[in-house]
Formats: sequence, C-alpha cells, structure tokens
Amino acid sequence: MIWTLVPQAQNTFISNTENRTFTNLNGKWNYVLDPYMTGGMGGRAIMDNYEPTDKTGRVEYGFTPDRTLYVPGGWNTQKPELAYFEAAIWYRKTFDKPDFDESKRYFVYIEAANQTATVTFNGKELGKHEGGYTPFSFEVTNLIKKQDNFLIIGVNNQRDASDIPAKVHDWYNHGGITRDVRLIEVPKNFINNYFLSLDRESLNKKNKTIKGKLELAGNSLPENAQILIPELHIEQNIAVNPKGATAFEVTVKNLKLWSPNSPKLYDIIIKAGDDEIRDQIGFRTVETKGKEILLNGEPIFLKGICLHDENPLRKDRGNSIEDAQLLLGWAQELGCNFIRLAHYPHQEKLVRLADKLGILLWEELPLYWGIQWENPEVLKKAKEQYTELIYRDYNRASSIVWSIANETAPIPSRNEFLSEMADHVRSLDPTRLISAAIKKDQELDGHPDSVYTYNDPLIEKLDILSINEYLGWYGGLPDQCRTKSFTSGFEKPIIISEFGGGALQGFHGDKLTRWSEEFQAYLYEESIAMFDKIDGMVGMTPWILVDFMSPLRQLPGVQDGWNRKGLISEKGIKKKAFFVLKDYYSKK
Ligand code: GCB
Repeated sequence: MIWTLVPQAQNTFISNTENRTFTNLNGKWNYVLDPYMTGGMGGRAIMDNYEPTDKTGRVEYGFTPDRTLYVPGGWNTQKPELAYFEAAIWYRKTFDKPDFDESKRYFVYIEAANQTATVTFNGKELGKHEGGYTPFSFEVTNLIKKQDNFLIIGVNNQRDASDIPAKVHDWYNHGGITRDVRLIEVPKNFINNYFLSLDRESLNKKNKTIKGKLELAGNSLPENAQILIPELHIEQNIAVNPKGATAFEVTVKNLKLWSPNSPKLYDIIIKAGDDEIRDQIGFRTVETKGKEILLNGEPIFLKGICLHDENPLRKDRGNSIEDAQLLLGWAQELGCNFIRLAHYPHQEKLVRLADKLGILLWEELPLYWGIQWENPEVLKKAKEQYTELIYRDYNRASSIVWSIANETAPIPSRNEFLSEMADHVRSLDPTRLISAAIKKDQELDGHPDSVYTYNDPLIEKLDILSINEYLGWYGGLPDQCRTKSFTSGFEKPIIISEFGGGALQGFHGDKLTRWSEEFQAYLYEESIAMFDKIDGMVGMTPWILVDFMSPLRQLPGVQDGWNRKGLISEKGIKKKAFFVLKDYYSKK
C-alpha cells in the first residue's frame, strides 16, 4: 500500500489540475448571506436553488443577478459591508456543459475556500471540507447535465477554537472561495496522483535513479502505464498492480540537477490507458549532515524571508500568477534563495513559479497559537490537511521543508500531537526535511540570562532546529542583541525562522524611535550580528517581506490594521531595513 489516507471529504484527490482538461468556473458568482449559518431560510435549503413558479410562491432568500462576488477572491475586501464579516455566505455558479461526454468523469475542484465549505451540485450535497488553504474535489459525473447546472457552495469563515488555525491568529481572515474553481474532466480510469523524486543513494553515481509512485483511479484499470521524459530519451513501461497503486524506478543518464542557480525542469509525461498527464519536474536531493543542510550533496546557506500569501496592493489573498510574480520578484530583489511560506499553504501557482525561478521553500500548516492539542478531531484534521498539501506539492523541487508548527509551548499533549504529525508527514514524504518554529526554553535551567537554550523535546523529531526570536522588539532593545548567545544540545542545523520589528514606511527618527525605519534597520543590523555567530546557523527567514493585514494591529496612524514588520510597505515601497538584509545576503 503506498497511500494510506484519502484526504477528508473527497472520493478522489486530483493533483496537477492546471495540466488537465478543465472548464474554468472562476468569475462572477451570485451570493446570499447566511449570517446565522442555518443553510436555509423560510423552511427551505439554499442548495435547492428554489424559485417560485407562480405569484403565490414563497421563498425567503434569493440569488439575484446584481449580487455577485468574484471568484477567486476573499469576500471581505470586495464589499465594504463584508470587511469584518465572519459567518457563512452561499455562492452560486450556473453553467451549461453542452459538450458533456458520458464516457468521461467530472470533478469539481476547489483550490481553497476559507474556512469550511459545503459543496452542493444540482441540489445534492456532495460533502464538506475543512481547512482554508488546501485543495479538494468532489465527483459530479452522475449529476452533471448539458444545461442548467448549478453549483452552490456555502463557505463559512467563522473562527473556532477547534479549527486549524484556532481562534486568534495574526493575519486577516479573508473569507470565501479564495482560489480557483475548476470542473475537471478525466477518462473513466485516470492517473490521480504520482510522486517522482531523485534517489539520494544515486546522487554520486553516473546514472541516477528517479524513484516514482503512481496511483490510478477507476474500476477497470490498465495493467501498464508509461513514463516518458523526452529530453532524457526515457520511455519506460510500469506494471500497475490491480489496486492501481504502484512504485517504480527509472534509471537516467546525464541528468541535470535542479538548484537555485540552475532550476532545470524536465517535461514529464505519464500515460495510463486513455489518460495522459504532463508536468514539469526538477530533480534534486536535500538532507542534513551534522549541522549542515545539503542540497545535491553540497552545503547551502538559506538566504530567506517570511511571506504571507497576500497581495497588499489588492488587499486580498494571492490567487494569480501576477500575485506570485509580485511577491517572488520582491524576494529575488532582496537576494533570497529561500522563502518561508507562512503560516499556511500558499497558492499552487506560487510554488510552481518558485520551481521555475529556483527559490527554495519552507511550507507549513497553521498549527499556530491556541491549537486544541488534546482534541483527536483536530489531530485528524491536521493530518488530512497536511496530506492535501503534500499531495499537491510533492513534485515541486523548490519545496524542501515541511514545518509542522509555529511557536507552540512544549506541554505533553502538544508533544504527542506534533510527534504524531512528524511521523505522519515523514511517512507520506521521506524525501524532505521536517522542522517547526521553536521558542527558547522558558526556564533558564541554570544558564546565565545571556544564554538562550533550546531543549524542547520536539526537536528530537525534527531535522532542523528553527528558532523564532524577537529580542530587540518584544524584549529589550536592539542594543542588547550582541550580549546574547545560543545553545542547543542537538547536533542539527539551525534556521532563524523569525525575527524582526515594525516600522511605518516614511516615518523617520533616530535608531531608538519605535516604528521608525531607522529603528527597524538598527534592529536588523544587531539581530544579524547576534545570529551570525551561532554555530550551525545555516539560514534565516526574518519576519517579514511585506506589511500584511491583521486585525490584531490597531495602533492608529501607525498600524491601522496592518502588521508593520514588513521590509516593504503595503504600497510596495522598500524600507531601510530591506537594504540592510540585502547587503548581508549579497555577502553570504
Ligand atoms: C510571531 C508569529 C507571527 C507574528 C509575529 C509578530 O512570532 O509567528 O505570526 O505575526 O510574531 O509580528 O508578532
């Protein structure tokens, strides 16, 4: 058995949708507010799409042509009255499918809906999905018609203690269908998932080995599949077992490895029965050795930055290639070869663009402040959402770190939960590194105050010790930084996964004036000096590339709903600290 867990609420997971045949369902959708989240009004379910047939008919909600929301997009910034709306909205898209073909299967695919989605099609509930940042799909083969199809999706963005993230988080709760919606069309038996990676054991050999897994879906599966890599003259048969899951190996000569300096991607074609799927995949290895991270066997320093998936100019979640280009373009200007995609899965287009540009990525789920560690339902959801993320991205060479948590206190229920998560992630993907953003020990355990120690038991489970440390902003002033040193008893590489401080772009003062660009620049200089001396520090991702929307940040005239720790303002203007970090990276 290769894959043991079918993600929640889905009969079949479908990966690589952009390279499949699909009908684009983006655009204007009608909507109805459901502030009390009843799913129906006046005794009738919204998914029925009922319209009175004569003048006596009664209905107490309605989709009208002039009430539309754009998909993909958060609803909050589309209508002023929805700015802080946190409840349910029902979306409706009607469409014809005149070329509907009975020999095919059809799936509604939603790249993300924040936070919970109830998906209905032509009056039937298909299922629910929880988790605002990962993709899901439902089959509609038996329901689809040539005309008058209606897809009605209820999306609820109410924050709840048993969600991932939990109730309070330092980013904006963009509600709605925030990423693409597609009607995917596949043959009756099709390739639903595959995973290709370069075998580490073959790294130093002349002929390299690509290890692969393939999963087919359908009732009458072919006995063989083929993999083709035209540029490498590979055309290989793969025997498929009767359950449709199979593992295989391909030996290749003259493979060019993927790396930030040379982000080589190969066209790959996989064929099985009537199905054929294409992808562009890079091959590289990543591992740790003592206190180093090795990419393709060579030590690498990760010149990174943290990023939220938000376009500040549009005040919305990123959902287009243009959004991805804007954000990754800024990171490249800073001199980065690495980005921490905080604090939840970012859009797939950005990950694919990073593959092309040669930017390494750290990915994570919002296992963030306040998670209900003792609740088994939450653990189940976390595993499901991580599965969806791994299935979506495991063919992306850029993605090298799976992070399982951010700043969580080491209590027994959390240790157990996250240790299970680490095992789960590793069982699905043993080829990448696992980390978590860790806080320093709270009890100094006999060490002098000038030494920060790291003994969180979770570190044992991780490949990298990643440290969030805000000395100079949340504790003390920047001039204290150089007095501190760090120690961990672990022979593991260290990444500084967060540090930083706020500055209002355009506000100037001396270097100790809070919120001034000078303060932030000084904090960067001192922080870099402090972290640079840590033995085994192989990279950093300061907090954060761009100012981002956060309801937790309400200082008038300074924050006004924005977290100001960005190196770039919400208007796209660089602050002084941007150049401090850029200068450091140019010398690394
Ligand atoms: C943190 C969190 C991050 C916050 C940041 C801040 O430690 O991980 O989500 O936004 O600090 O700005 O305080």
